[in-house]
Amino acid sequence: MPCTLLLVHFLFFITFSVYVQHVVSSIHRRFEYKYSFKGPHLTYQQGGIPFWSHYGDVIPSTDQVRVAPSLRSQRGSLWTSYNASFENWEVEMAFSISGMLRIGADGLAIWFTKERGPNGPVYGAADNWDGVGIFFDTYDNDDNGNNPIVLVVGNNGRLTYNHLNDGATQSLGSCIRDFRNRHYPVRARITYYKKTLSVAVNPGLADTEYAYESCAVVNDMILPKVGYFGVSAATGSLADDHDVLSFLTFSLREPGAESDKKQISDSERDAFQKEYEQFQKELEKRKEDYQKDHPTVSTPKEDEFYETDRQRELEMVSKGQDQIQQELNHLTERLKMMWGEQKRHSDILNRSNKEESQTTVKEGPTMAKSNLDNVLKIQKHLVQTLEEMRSSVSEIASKAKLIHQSSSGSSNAESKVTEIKEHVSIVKREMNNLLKNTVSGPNTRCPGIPSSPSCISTGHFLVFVILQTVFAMYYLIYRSKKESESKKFF
Ligand SMILES: [Ca+2]
Ligand SMILES: [Ca+2]
Repeated sequence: MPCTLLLVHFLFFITFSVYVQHVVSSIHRRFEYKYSFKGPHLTYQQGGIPFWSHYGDVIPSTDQVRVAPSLRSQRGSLWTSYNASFENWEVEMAFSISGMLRIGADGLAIWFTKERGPNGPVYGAADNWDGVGIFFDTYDNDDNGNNPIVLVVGNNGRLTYNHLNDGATQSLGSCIRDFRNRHYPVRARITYYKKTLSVAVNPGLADTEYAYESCAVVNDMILPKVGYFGVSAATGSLADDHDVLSFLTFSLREPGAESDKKQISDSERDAFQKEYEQFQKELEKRKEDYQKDHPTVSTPKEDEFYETDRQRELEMVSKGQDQIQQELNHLTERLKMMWGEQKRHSDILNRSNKEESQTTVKEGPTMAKSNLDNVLKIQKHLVQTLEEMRSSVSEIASKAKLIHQSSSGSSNAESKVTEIKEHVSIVKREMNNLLKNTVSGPNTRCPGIPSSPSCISTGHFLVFVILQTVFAMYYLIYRSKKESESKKFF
């Protein structure tokens, strides 16, 4: 059971930490340059600090502000020129307090007060302030051995600071930190967010979030809505150098709060506008002065910086042509590839055909050619024979016709019949020769043609025609004989 409770507590702590981290990280943080200063160009040439006013023994330089030097009874302070009205804010200050002796004095203070306190007894600034002071007290006035110490002291304007006890009874929060004579600048962060003021100190070199150590947290702290940021320092009989290297102010805004638009007032906008116009005029004047001083240097015409419509069109056409050329080149490459591929396939086919012919036709190409020649020769011979047969058949037919028309004397008819017999016998003989040639000729297969009617079927057809013709002749002769015999009886 205790283990479970411990686990629940641990989970709650983790969840709460994540939630706090999320809230803190999501806060909008805006740098406020009018309430800040930082090197390396910290000051004007005249020595002033932009947007800040300094009083007393302050020594500004380009990279830091010595608020109080290491001399006896020095007092110095610097305050923002404008008051700030941030509801929530944060200040990060890098400072260095150093001296030759083991003990130093008196200390340094960060202020946010309703009015500026240029000079006074509280670390160089005025007493009875209305606001808050964060003190870095180096001198142990009450001899409690608790200095250097960091104190948070609030005041409504009526409280007088008690130096004798180091403000022990007036501080709202404090922490003992050795911020004197450090090798590196000490960083302090004061955050005022939702009426809670928290102070964290980073004594080391690392400027990271985790290097800050919480020093004091003051809840329900009411500060003036409008006030000035300030820094002050003082020395006594003992003296340290009190240097501030940077003072950075940020305004904080809750997530989803109103935007920054309203933070610029109309007067500020007008001031910026005037400043901008002044800058433009000054720029024009400088241009003219430069032209006067350098008349040989010609300024390029404004048109030379811009291209005309025609130039733009030409540019577009040129780009289009480039693209077309690229496409054509691409197409040519593709065609070359296709041609090569086609050639390769053709070579493969030729090679395979050659191999096939070598393996399947054993007689060889010369044998195939001679066979083909033989076939052609036989075909020619057949055609010639058929032509002769046709002429013989036609002659037989004409002579048979003559026999039929004349039918005059038997002796004459008998001579004609014998003549026809001779012709028929000639045709029969030639037919036999033809058949013999076709049957006993060389082994001639009709090349390439499947088993459709071949040369033999043509012979059969001719035989059939001849036989039919012979039968017709015999029939005509027989009829003419009968007619002549019947005439003998009349
Ligand atoms: Ca003190
Ligand atoms: Ca003390």
